[in-house]
Amino acid sequence: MAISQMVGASIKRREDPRLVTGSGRYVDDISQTAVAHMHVVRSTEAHARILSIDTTRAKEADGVVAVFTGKDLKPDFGAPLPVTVCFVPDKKYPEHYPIAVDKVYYVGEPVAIVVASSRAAAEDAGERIDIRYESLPPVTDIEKAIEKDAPVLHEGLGSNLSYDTKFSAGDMEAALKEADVRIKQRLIQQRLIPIAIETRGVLADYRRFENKLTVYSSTQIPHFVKVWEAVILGIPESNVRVVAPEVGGGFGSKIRVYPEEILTALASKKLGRPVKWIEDRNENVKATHHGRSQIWDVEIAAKKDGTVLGIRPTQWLDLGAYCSQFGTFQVLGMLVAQGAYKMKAFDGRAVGVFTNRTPTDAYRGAGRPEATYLIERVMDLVARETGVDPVEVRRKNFVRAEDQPFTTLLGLTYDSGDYTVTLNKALEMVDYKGLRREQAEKRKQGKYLGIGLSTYIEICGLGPAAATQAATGVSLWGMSVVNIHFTGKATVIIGSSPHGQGHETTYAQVASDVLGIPVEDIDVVHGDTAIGPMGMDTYGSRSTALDGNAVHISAMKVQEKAKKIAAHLLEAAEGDIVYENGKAFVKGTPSKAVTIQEIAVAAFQTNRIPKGMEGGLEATTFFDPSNFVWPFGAHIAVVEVDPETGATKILRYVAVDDVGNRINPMVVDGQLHGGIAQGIGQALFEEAVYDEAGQLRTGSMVDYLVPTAADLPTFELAATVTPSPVNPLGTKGVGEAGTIASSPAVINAVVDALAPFGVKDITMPATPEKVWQLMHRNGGTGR
Ligand code: MCN
Repeated sequence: MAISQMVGASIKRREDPRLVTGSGRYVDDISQTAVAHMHVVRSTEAHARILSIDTTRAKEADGVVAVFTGKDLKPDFGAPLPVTVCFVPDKKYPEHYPIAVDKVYYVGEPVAIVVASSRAAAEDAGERIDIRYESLPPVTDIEKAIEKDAPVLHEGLGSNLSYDTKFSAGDMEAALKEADVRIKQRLIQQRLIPIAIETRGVLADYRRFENKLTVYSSTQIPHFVKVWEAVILGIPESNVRVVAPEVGGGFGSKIRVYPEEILTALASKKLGRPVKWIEDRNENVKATHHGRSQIWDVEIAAKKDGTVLGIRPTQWLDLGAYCSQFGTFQVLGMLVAQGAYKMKAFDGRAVGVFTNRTPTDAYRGAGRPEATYLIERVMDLVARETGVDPVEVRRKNFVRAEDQPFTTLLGLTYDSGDYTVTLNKALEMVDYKGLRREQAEKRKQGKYLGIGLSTYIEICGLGPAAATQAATGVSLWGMSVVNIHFTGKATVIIGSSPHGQGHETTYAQVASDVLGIPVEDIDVVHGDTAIGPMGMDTYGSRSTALDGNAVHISAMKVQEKAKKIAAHLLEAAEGDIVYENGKAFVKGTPSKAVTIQEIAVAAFQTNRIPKGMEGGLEATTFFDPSNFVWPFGAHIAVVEVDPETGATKILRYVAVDDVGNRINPMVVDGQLHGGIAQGIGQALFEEAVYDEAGQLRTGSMVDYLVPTAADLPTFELAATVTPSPVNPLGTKGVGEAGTIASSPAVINAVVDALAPFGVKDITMPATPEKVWQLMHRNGGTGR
């Protein structure tokens, strides 16, 4: 591959040959001598006191090495599982240990572990454990959970309320007074199950005499896991190594330090042999955290010309049984719910509530899909109430290019963007005016076309260290090491931990551009805490804005040193050296040159470099930008609903996204494809349903409907490019953009299709049954 201009080139992902041929090495592919297998016995009750656990028969079973209960293990935990506070300083939460001791709080909570010579033996023995529970009334509804006489999950907290925090600015009462139009609407964010293709898995290997622990885990956050293995198990951090090998997707669901990561390590420590645990799908849907599960109530003040004066959203969050590590990150939605629009008042409130269900935590977008759904539904509700076209309502309220950098009512500053340009481009691609004419025609024929917009903005690239520390307690930055070898090949170590995003390709492109080393000669390594300094891992579409830029900066530092060495070798002044395409030469005399390979050799022959200079050609960067990055775009869904069956067909899906400069446009499009599909899944298909006893009723892939390619249209993608001013590559994130944008676009389209039936809202997922009911109520008039 030619070297020049790798950034911006749609080269194929180097990860894919191994992934599509089944050659990737996941946790379950890693074997070790004398490995024992762990099975986790999980609570079958949603809320109960543990009266007794009899492990006698399990211990006698064939192949069993050991059986442990919560009582056995509790003394070994030096600390509970970590919780970040994230935006809600008044948050109350219980201590959460990796295994239940006296009480269980959700179906799927670990109650005992069996370690045996095989996975089958461990599972069989697990069935021989006799657990007696005293059932307690379960709480499975957000609103009921905070009623006065609701059963309290965590008695020490006094109620099921974790936090009730206000996020307000401007005078909402004045906005309501000034308004011609006041609207109240409840919007539901149903509970979702992340469903990564690879379930979780852990292999822990504790070496007694060295007091060293190695953990292979299917995680997004090996660096965080390392810290918490050390803290919880009392092993020096320097003696803990965590490796995230190939990770088959996460979508936020592998962002926690999970009970099983601690339990395998502790079992290995106690037994002196490696212990492996691989989650099956049945466990995965209960034991890996869920997403969303929120109710949003909003009050809107608007003028009759479509100007939005203010909104008053209340976000009711179902935390599930515990405060999960990054669970309250979803409150970020409240901070960005102003969207791409100007308004005078914002009066928000976030209320976190415990229920007897699987804990919720970050799921692709974490807070931002909720915020975007809210504000994009608000725009359509205002359009509907005022009769102003949804496009015009958006135009009227947009933050303008000349307002950038724009500071929101709650004090966040957007970095750049012209939202009208992306909207115009999308409208042109979809032929909006033509579609509206077609819609009117079709309605006359009893056919129901709907057009839905979503002009989203997103906060990502977490983040500036100070801002993230203030908001979440965790200081976030990007990390890279660029190391040139003796032969002129390069190793790039990154602090991010990809699990499908293609960092090995895109970061090689970044380093290649700066150093002029072919991408094939650049190895990008990640996900092993033993190979480099601490990293801040992957979530919040942060990696490119942080670690990708850190790669650029490290490569620039290496280039600077290479120029110094070249000047010495060429006996020229340093200021006269030009570095291009892997060669350093004297300005105006390109023949007087040395290649990066020659410079690398000299760098390790320290007698050949300038006096006082250290050998080697390596640089490390901890990159702390001045702001987050703010991608944006306009998505338009065109749907048709079938009056016979209620089925929604997406006829077209047009998306114009602006993610700043793109390192690899094909990778960006791939991220958008996956993201849009996931958001459509929320809009039309997916919902985790619990019954009143707290049992998950959608516990298999038969009941929990994830969209397939056959359910999706061809995505028509285009881009505008507004470089971010806060990082040298000018990049913004893209990993969640599609998911954030697509659910409201599709629901706005479905509601638009159903407008002749008087429908103003439909809850997600907009299943055929719901659509049919709305069309056929009151004898088919819908009204
Ligand atoms: N990229 C680019 N140019 C840009 C922005 C990004 O070329 N301007 C490329 C990047 O270099 C990277 C990819 O696009 O290869 C995504 O980058 P980024 O937006 O920085 O997101 P992260 O790498 O931090 O990934 C996290 C993000 C999140 S939060 C979720 S959830 C998610 C996602 O990525 N989960 C995924 N994408 C996923 N993709 C897969 N296959 N599997 C998941 O679990």
